[in-house]
Amino acid sequence: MENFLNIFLLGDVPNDLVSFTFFIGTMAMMAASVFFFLSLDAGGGKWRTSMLVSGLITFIAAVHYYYMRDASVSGGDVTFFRYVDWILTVPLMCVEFYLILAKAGAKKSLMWKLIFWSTVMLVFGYVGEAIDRDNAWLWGLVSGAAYFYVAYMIWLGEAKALAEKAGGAVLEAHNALCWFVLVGWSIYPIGYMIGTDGWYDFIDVLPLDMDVVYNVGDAINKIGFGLVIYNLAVSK
Ligand SMILES: *C/C=C(C)/C=C/C=C(C)/C=C/C1=C(C)CCCC1(C)C
Repeated sequence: MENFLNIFLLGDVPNDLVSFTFFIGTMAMMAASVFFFLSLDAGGGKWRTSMLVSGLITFIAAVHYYYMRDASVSGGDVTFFRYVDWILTVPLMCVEFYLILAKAGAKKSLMWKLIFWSTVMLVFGYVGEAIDRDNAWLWGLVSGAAYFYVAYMIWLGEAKALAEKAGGAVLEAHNALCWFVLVGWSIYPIGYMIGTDGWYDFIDVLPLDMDVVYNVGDAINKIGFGLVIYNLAVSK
Protein backbone atom coordinates (compact mmCIF):
# COMPACT_ATOMS: atom_id res chain seq x y z
CA MET A 1 0.00 0.00 0.00
CA GLU A 2 2.72 2.42 1.00
CA ASN A 3 4.70 1.64 -2.12
CA PHE A 4 1.66 2.15 -4.24
CA LEU A 5 1.02 5.58 -2.72
CA ASN A 6 4.68 6.48 -3.06
CA ILE A 7 4.61 5.75 -6.75
CA PHE A 8 1.21 7.25 -7.28
CA LEU A 9 2.20 10.93 -7.29
CA LEU A 10 2.38 11.43 -3.55
CA GLY A 11 5.99 10.82 -2.66
CA ASP A 12 6.78 9.65 0.86
CA VAL A 13 3.76 8.85 2.93
CA PRO A 14 3.93 11.23 5.88
CA ASN A 15 3.92 9.81 9.37
CA ASP A 16 3.37 12.86 11.53
CA LEU A 17 -0.09 14.31 12.13
CA VAL A 18 0.57 17.64 10.40
CA SER A 19 1.85 16.07 7.19
CA PHE A 20 -0.79 13.40 7.35
CA THR A 21 -3.59 15.99 7.42
CA PHE A 22 -1.98 17.66 4.38
CA PHE A 23 -2.02 14.28 2.68
CA ILE A 24 -5.66 13.54 3.57
CA GLY A 25 -6.53 17.16 2.72
CA THR A 26 -5.07 16.75 -0.77
CA MET A 27 -7.20 13.65 -1.31
CA ALA A 28 -10.36 15.18 0.11
CA MET A 29 -10.00 18.34 -1.98
CA MET A 30 -9.35 16.31 -5.14
CA ALA A 31 -12.35 14.06 -4.54
CA ALA A 32 -14.61 17.02 -3.78
CA SER A 33 -13.45 18.77 -6.98
CA VAL A 34 -14.33 15.74 -9.10
CA PHE A 35 -17.73 15.60 -7.44
CA PHE A 36 -18.48 19.30 -7.97
CA PHE A 37 -17.22 19.37 -11.55
CA LEU A 38 -19.34 16.33 -12.42
CA SER A 39 -22.35 18.01 -10.79
CA LEU A 40 -22.35 21.18 -12.89
CA ASP A 41 -25.76 20.29 -14.30
CA ALA A 42 -27.24 19.06 -11.03
CA GLY A 43 -30.89 20.02 -10.74
CA GLY A 44 -31.09 21.09 -14.40
CA GLY A 45 -28.03 23.35 -14.58
CA LYS A 46 -29.57 26.52 -13.13
CA TRP A 47 -26.68 26.82 -10.67
CA ARG A 48 -23.96 25.82 -13.10
CA THR A 49 -21.69 28.80 -12.43
CA SER A 50 -22.03 28.39 -8.68
CA MET A 51 -21.16 24.69 -8.95
CA LEU A 52 -18.19 25.54 -11.14
CA VAL A 53 -16.90 28.01 -8.55
CA SER A 54 -17.36 25.36 -5.84
CA GLY A 55 -15.19 22.99 -7.84
CA LEU A 56 -12.58 25.68 -8.46
CA ILE A 57 -12.33 26.40 -4.73
CA THR A 58 -11.58 22.78 -3.83
CA PHE A 59 -9.38 22.29 -6.91
CA ILE A 60 -7.19 25.30 -6.10
CA ALA A 61 -6.94 23.97 -2.55
CA ALA A 62 -6.01 20.47 -3.80
CA VAL A 63 -3.08 21.89 -5.77
CA HIS A 64 -1.87 23.98 -2.82
CA TYR A 65 -2.26 21.04 -0.45
CA TYR A 66 -0.12 18.97 -2.75
CA TYR A 67 2.66 21.53 -2.43
CA MET A 68 2.10 22.12 1.28
CA ARG A 69 2.28 18.39 1.95
CA ASP A 70 5.61 18.33 0.16
CA ALA A 71 6.93 21.32 2.12
CA SER A 72 5.64 19.85 5.37
CA VAL A 73 7.25 16.44 4.83
CA SER A 74 10.60 18.03 4.03
CA GLY A 75 10.43 20.38 7.01
CA GLY A 76 9.84 23.44 4.85
CA ASP A 77 7.57 26.42 5.34
CA VAL A 78 3.94 26.18 4.26
CA THR A 79 2.81 29.70 5.19
CA PHE A 80 3.35 31.20 1.76
CA PHE A 81 1.40 28.45 -0.05
CA ARG A 82 -1.27 28.67 2.63
CA TYR A 83 -1.92 32.34 2.05
CA VAL A 84 -1.70 32.11 -1.75
CA ASP A 85 -4.40 29.43 -1.50
CA TRP A 86 -6.56 31.59 0.77
CA ILE A 87 -6.12 34.77 -1.26
CA LEU A 88 -7.54 32.87 -4.25
CA THR A 89 -10.20 30.75 -2.58
CA VAL A 90 -11.67 33.18 -0.03
CA PRO A 91 -12.61 35.74 -2.73
CA LEU A 92 -14.20 32.88 -4.67
CA MET A 93 -16.30 32.14 -1.59
CA CYS A 94 -17.40 35.78 -1.68
CA VAL A 95 -18.32 35.25 -5.33
CA GLU A 96 -20.55 32.36 -4.22
CA PHE A 97 -22.56 34.76 -2.03
CA TYR A 98 -22.92 37.14 -4.94
CA LEU A 99 -23.94 34.43 -7.41
CA ILE A 100 -26.73 33.02 -5.30
CA LEU A 101 -28.01 36.53 -4.47
CA ALA A 102 -27.69 37.84 -8.03
CA LYS A 103 -31.15 36.48 -8.78
CA ALA A 104 -32.52 38.76 -6.05
CA GLY A 105 -30.75 41.75 -7.61
CA ALA A 106 -27.39 41.71 -5.84
CA LYS A 107 -25.00 44.26 -7.28
CA LYS A 108 -21.37 43.66 -8.12
CA SER A 109 -20.47 46.29 -5.53
CA LEU A 110 -21.62 43.89 -2.80
CA MET A 111 -19.28 41.22 -4.16
CA TRP A 112 -16.35 43.64 -4.28
CA LYS A 113 -16.99 44.79 -0.73
CA LEU A 114 -16.94 41.22 0.53
CA ILE A 115 -13.79 40.52 -1.48
CA PHE A 116 -12.11 43.70 -0.26
CA TRP A 117 -12.70 43.11 3.45
CA SER A 118 -11.85 39.42 3.34
CA THR A 119 -8.62 40.32 1.51
CA VAL A 120 -7.82 42.87 4.24
CA MET A 121 -8.41 40.05 6.75
CA LEU A 122 -5.94 37.78 4.97
CA VAL A 123 -3.25 40.38 4.27
CA PHE A 124 -3.05 41.40 7.92
CA GLY A 125 -3.03 37.74 8.96
CA TYR A 126 -0.09 37.15 6.64
CA VAL A 127 1.81 40.11 8.05
CA GLY A 128 1.34 38.69 11.54
CA GLU A 129 2.39 35.18 10.56
CA ALA A 130 5.24 35.86 8.18
CA ILE A 131 6.52 39.43 8.44
CA ASP A 132 6.08 41.03 11.86
CA ARG A 133 5.68 38.07 14.21
CA ASP A 134 6.57 40.17 17.25
CA ASN A 135 3.31 42.04 16.86
CA ALA A 136 1.26 39.08 15.65
CA TRP A 137 -1.48 39.82 18.21
CA LEU A 138 -1.96 43.30 16.77
CA TRP A 139 -2.18 42.16 13.14
CA GLY A 140 -4.51 39.38 14.23
CA LEU A 141 -6.75 41.94 15.90
CA VAL A 142 -7.03 44.07 12.76
CA SER A 143 -7.59 40.93 10.71
CA GLY A 144 -10.31 39.87 13.14
CA ALA A 145 -12.06 43.23 12.80
CA ALA A 146 -12.21 42.78 9.01
CA TYR A 147 -13.53 39.26 9.56
CA PHE A 148 -16.33 40.57 11.76
CA TYR A 149 -17.24 43.16 9.16
CA VAL A 150 -17.60 40.43 6.53
CA ALA A 151 -19.75 38.42 8.93
CA TYR A 152 -21.82 41.53 9.62
CA MET A 153 -22.49 42.19 5.92
CA ILE A 154 -23.79 38.70 5.30
CA TRP A 155 -25.61 38.13 8.60
CA LEU A 156 -27.25 41.52 9.11
CA GLY A 157 -26.24 43.85 6.29
CA GLU A 158 -27.21 44.20 2.66
CA ALA A 159 -26.53 40.57 1.74
CA LYS A 160 -29.04 39.45 4.34
CA ALA A 161 -31.70 41.81 2.99
CA LEU A 162 -31.26 40.37 -0.51
CA ALA A 163 -31.44 36.80 0.75
CA GLU A 164 -34.67 37.60 2.50
CA LYS A 165 -36.05 39.13 -0.68
CA ALA A 166 -35.12 35.96 -2.60
CA GLY A 167 -36.61 33.66 0.03
CA GLY A 168 -37.06 29.90 -0.37
CA ALA A 169 -34.07 27.71 -1.17
CA VAL A 170 -31.82 30.73 -1.82
CA LEU A 171 -32.48 32.09 1.67
CA GLU A 172 -31.81 28.65 3.14
CA ALA A 173 -28.53 28.34 1.25
CA HIS A 174 -27.53 31.89 2.27
CA ASN A 175 -28.22 31.13 5.91
CA ALA A 176 -26.19 27.92 5.73
CA LEU A 177 -23.24 29.81 4.20
CA CYS A 178 -23.60 32.45 6.94
CA TRP A 179 -23.15 29.76 9.58
CA PHE A 180 -20.06 28.50 7.81
CA VAL A 181 -18.58 31.99 7.92
CA LEU A 182 -19.48 32.58 11.57
CA VAL A 183 -18.58 29.19 13.01
CA GLY A 184 -16.46 27.49 10.33
CA TRP A 185 -14.25 30.50 9.68
CA SER A 186 -13.75 31.12 13.41
CA ILE A 187 -11.59 27.98 13.40
CA TYR A 188 -8.83 30.00 11.68
CA PRO A 189 -8.20 32.61 14.38
CA ILE A 190 -7.88 29.69 16.81
CA GLY A 191 -5.14 28.21 14.62
CA TYR A 192 -3.51 31.64 14.37
CA MET A 193 -3.46 32.05 18.16
CA ILE A 194 -1.89 28.62 18.54
CA GLY A 195 0.78 29.46 15.96
CA THR A 196 1.74 32.98 17.04
CA ASP A 197 2.68 34.56 20.37
CA GLY A 198 0.46 37.07 22.13
CA TRP A 199 -1.72 37.71 25.18
CA TYR A 200 -3.75 34.68 24.08
CA ASP A 201 -0.99 32.14 24.73
CA PHE A 202 -3.20 30.35 27.25
CA ILE A 203 -4.74 28.72 24.17
CA ASP A 204 -1.53 26.75 23.73
CA VAL A 205 -2.90 24.24 26.26
CA LEU A 206 -4.79 22.81 23.27
CA PRO A 207 -2.73 19.83 22.08
CA LEU A 208 -3.04 20.95 18.47
CA ASP A 209 -0.75 22.28 15.83
CA MET A 210 -1.65 25.42 13.91
CA ASP A 211 -1.54 23.63 10.57
CA VAL A 212 -3.77 20.81 11.76
CA VAL A 213 -6.34 23.40 12.85
CA TYR A 214 -6.10 25.25 9.52
CA ASN A 215 -6.40 21.97 7.60
CA VAL A 216 -9.52 20.94 9.49
CA GLY A 217 -10.96 24.42 8.89
CA ASP A 218 -10.27 24.21 5.17
CA ALA A 219 -11.90 20.80 4.83
CA ILE A 220 -15.02 21.92 6.67
CA ASN A 221 -15.35 25.27 4.91
CA LYS A 222 -14.31 24.59 1.33
CA ILE A 223 -16.12 21.29 0.97
CA GLY A 224 -19.01 22.55 3.09
CA PHE A 225 -19.57 25.62 0.92
CA GLY A 226 -19.70 23.41 -2.18
CA LEU A 227 -22.19 21.05 -0.58
CA VAL A 228 -24.48 23.95 0.33
CA ILE A 229 -24.45 25.00 -3.33
CA TYR A 230 -25.04 21.42 -4.47
CA ASN A 231 -27.96 21.20 -2.07
CA LEU A 232 -29.37 24.43 -3.50
CA ALA A 233 -29.00 23.11 -7.04
CA VAL A 234 -30.90 19.90 -6.38
CA SER A 235 -33.62 21.57 -4.24
CA LYS A 236 -37.09 21.87 -5.67
C1 LIG B 1 -10.58 28.25 2.31
C2 LIG B 1 -10.00 29.15 3.23
C3 LIG B 1 -10.68 29.93 4.12
C4 LIG B 1 -12.16 29.90 4.24
C5 LIG B 1 -9.88 30.76 4.97
C6 LIG B 1 -10.36 31.59 5.89
C7 LIG B 1 -9.47 32.30 6.71
C8 LIG B 1 -9.83 33.11 7.76
C9 LIG B 1 -11.25 33.36 8.12
C10 LIG B 1 -8.75 33.71 8.53
C11 LIG B 1 -8.93 34.56 9.53
C12 LIG B 1 -7.90 35.16 10.39
C13 LIG B 1 -8.37 35.94 11.45
C14 LIG B 1 -9.84 36.25 11.63
C15 LIG B 1 -7.46 36.53 12.49
C16 LIG B 1 -6.11 35.95 12.49
C17 LIG B 1 -5.55 35.81 11.12
C18 LIG B 1 -6.40 34.93 10.19
C19 LIG B 1 -5.98 35.33 8.79
C20 LIG B 1 -6.03 33.46 10.45
